Amino acid sequence: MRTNQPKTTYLKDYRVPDFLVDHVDLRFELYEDGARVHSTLSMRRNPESVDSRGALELDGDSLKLESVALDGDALDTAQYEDLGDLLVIADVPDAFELQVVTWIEPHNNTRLEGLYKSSGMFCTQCEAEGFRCITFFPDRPDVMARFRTRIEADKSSYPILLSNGNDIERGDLADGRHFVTWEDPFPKPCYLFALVAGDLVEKRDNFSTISGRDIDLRMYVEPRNSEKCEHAMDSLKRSMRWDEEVYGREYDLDIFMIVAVDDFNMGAMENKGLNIFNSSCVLASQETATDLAFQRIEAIVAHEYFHNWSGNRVTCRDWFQLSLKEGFTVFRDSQFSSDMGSPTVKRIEDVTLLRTAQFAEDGGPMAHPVRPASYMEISNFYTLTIYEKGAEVVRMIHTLLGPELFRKGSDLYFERHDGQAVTTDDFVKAMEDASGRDLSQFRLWYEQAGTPVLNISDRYDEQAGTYNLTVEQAIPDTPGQEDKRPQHIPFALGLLDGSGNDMPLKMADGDDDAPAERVLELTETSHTFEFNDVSERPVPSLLRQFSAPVRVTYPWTREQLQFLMSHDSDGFNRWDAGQRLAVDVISSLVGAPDKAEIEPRLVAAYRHLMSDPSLDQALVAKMLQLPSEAYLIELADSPDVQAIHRARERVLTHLAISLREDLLACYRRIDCTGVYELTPVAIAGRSLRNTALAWLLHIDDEEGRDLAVNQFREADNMTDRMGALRALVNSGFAADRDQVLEAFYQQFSDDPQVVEQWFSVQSSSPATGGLDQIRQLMAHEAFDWKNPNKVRSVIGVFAGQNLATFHAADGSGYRFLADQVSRLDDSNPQIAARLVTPLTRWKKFAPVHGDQMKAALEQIRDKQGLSRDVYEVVHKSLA
Ligand code: 0A1
Ligand code: ZN
Repeated sequence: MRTNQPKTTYLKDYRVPDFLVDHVDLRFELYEDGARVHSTLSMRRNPESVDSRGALELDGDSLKLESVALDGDALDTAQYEDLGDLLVIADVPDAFELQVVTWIEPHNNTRLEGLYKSSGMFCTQCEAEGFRCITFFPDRPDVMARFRTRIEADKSSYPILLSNGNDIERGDLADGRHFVTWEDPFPKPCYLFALVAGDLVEKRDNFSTISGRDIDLRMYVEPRNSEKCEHAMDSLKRSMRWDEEVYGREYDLDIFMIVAVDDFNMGAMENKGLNIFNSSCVLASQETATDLAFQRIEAIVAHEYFHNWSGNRVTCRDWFQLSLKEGFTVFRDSQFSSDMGSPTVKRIEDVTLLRTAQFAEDGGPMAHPVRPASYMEISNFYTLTIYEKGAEVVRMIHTLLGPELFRKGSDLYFERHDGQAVTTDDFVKAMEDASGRDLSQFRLWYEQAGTPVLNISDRYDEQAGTYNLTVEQAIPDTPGQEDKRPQHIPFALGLLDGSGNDMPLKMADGDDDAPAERVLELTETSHTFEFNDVSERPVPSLLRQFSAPVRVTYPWTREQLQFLMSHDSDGFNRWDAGQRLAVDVISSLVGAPDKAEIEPRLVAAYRHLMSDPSLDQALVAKMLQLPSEAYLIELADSPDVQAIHRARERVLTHLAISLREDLLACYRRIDCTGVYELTPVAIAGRSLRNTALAWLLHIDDEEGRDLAVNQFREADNMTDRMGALRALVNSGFAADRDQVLEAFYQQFSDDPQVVEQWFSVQSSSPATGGLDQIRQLMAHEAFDWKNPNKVRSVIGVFAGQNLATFHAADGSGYRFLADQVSRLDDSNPQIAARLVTPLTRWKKFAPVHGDQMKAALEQIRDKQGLSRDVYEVVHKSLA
């Protein structure tokens, strides 16, 4: 697996598979010191293959080959070639049965790809190329087969044996062992294969589908987690109903299973009928999970469930098409979350992630199109671009077509391609065919990387009563892509009059009944739109709902932003105006003298938000969050991280001092004594109170401290307990901080998901996340290099959120990260490659930082035996 020059795979080289697999019969013998996998493949040559006589080649990785037989005859070593990553059999007939026996070592599998052990249970992760770590197989998504799986294991240690589909047979074997056989009637690519064996408790529920079929719902968790399943189960049922109602998609098998495992590289996996989850993305109780965690779990459960159609029934032809399933499914899960809670808040959260992290990716060395043209290691392409930008692309199709035609398009897509492995182009074609719209230029969104910039200017002619808006689009160069063509961009806008009302948008198309909002379509480098009968100079509300993943520049005055903050009929743009105002204020203070005045409009605007309970509290809670340091850094050229940190802290201090009374009043006004509920209003209430607390403690307010200590002690839920803990950790009250951190750990030390939060709160804070303290956390009894969640919550959070410390002028943060990446690369290359991300942005920073970041990347590059995963990220970043 380890190589110094990994090869690059190109989309242009795609060829249909030479061989197809009709049926896979697997038998797993699971033991403590390894597993024997017997595989029987019913194969035939693909009539569409360009090579009709070629050798059979099967992928493999870290396998010990025990035997090979063709149509029942054992092959000797002269008849096949075991190259480690390939098993080659030169001479095979047109149709045949191949039997392969391999030996693998799940207990030594620290990469967590293929079959491995986590907390004593066996589990699998096969996407993207993990199945080849189990047995030799054509490991590519366009080879779809029917699977039958028999699992044999010790009955007392592994009473639960699971795989995809329906259990068709079970029984006892000699030596205290037993077996269960599973059959999945739906053909699937091997990346959707799953197996679980362990001592787990089963939680059951059921769901009656729209056509009246009864589905068994089962969750499997370790006994200590049996009280943390209810929220995921409820989320699952809501998802199943929603997919029927909104997309007309009914579940197809008789059983749907969810399993929670502690050691997992990603969030969760949509294996057919047997979704496997990272424990932190599925287990929740009021005592142990924050509101944010509850919402995240609902979204991820929905995401994995929705994949049953967008991903499993219709899958990807090759891994370049990954966004076919991921972009579409993220779009579907965000529609779902929007319907379950506050649509505006959900949109704000999605856009915040996109603008902070995806825009950064799109502007960095790993920038790639939604449909990449090449990769070295596919695991590196499970990116924000594939997922989040991919979802935005689907969202734009939805905006352009409208909900009815979009639904017609998705119906056609599912009907036309059910059981197939297809491309993003097939998706767009279905949307075109169903709607009659031409999306040829729109396809550039899949091909061109980089975030388009819209430069907007306007002109009001009082005499003529016309308002002209000029929009120019430019798409920056990205690695390997220059001189891009203009893209097709849906651009939603409104115009506000002096009282803050939407003006009718009358254009030359002679609309008598002029709408208050329009979606303009940009297709050229420059467009000028003229609005008529405009009685006064309007304030434009641009890119409403963030109708496209682009950057907008327009010379708003602070006065206009404050006006939009309180009047825009579009909630998203109200929030966005607040963000822009705060960004403008903070940016103007970066590097400014300490006595520089802080914009009084900001204080006035925040006071208004805090003191008017008639406003939408969910939106207010979001509006009171200052733009993050990461976002401010993303927006700046050659950012000075320390100066940005200081400017932001200064604004926070100023706001907290000026608004002290309002904060206390806001804290007291919100009643959180009732039953814990997960409604948007209740969530907003807790969020507002915790923001008030955080601000008060930011200025070391004594009264705030008492409130926080009291809240910490009395809290009946994790949101409030964590809110108080975080506020105290970030305050100057060192003794209280140490006390609550200790008390928190004592109370929850046996709950890994809570301990992860405890790690994160410390590693994200400059007060408790100095490098020495981070090293102490890594030496803590609860830290575990083999558990990705622990690594992320300490090292990942430090480098991604504790930015002033990570970017220390002496480069110590960078060297620290390089050391940890190098160490982790030996055991878990996927996670190691993800940890490198903060260093990849070195070119964005001034040389005092950039050079040291580059040196840290070089340090990683020079490590012996670098994995393909880390190799790709490091070499592309240094190119
Ligand atoms: N397909 C899963 C997430 C996932 C992504 C990458 C993996 O390995 C490289 C594994 C799982 C999802 O979208 O939920
Ligand atoms: Zn997904």
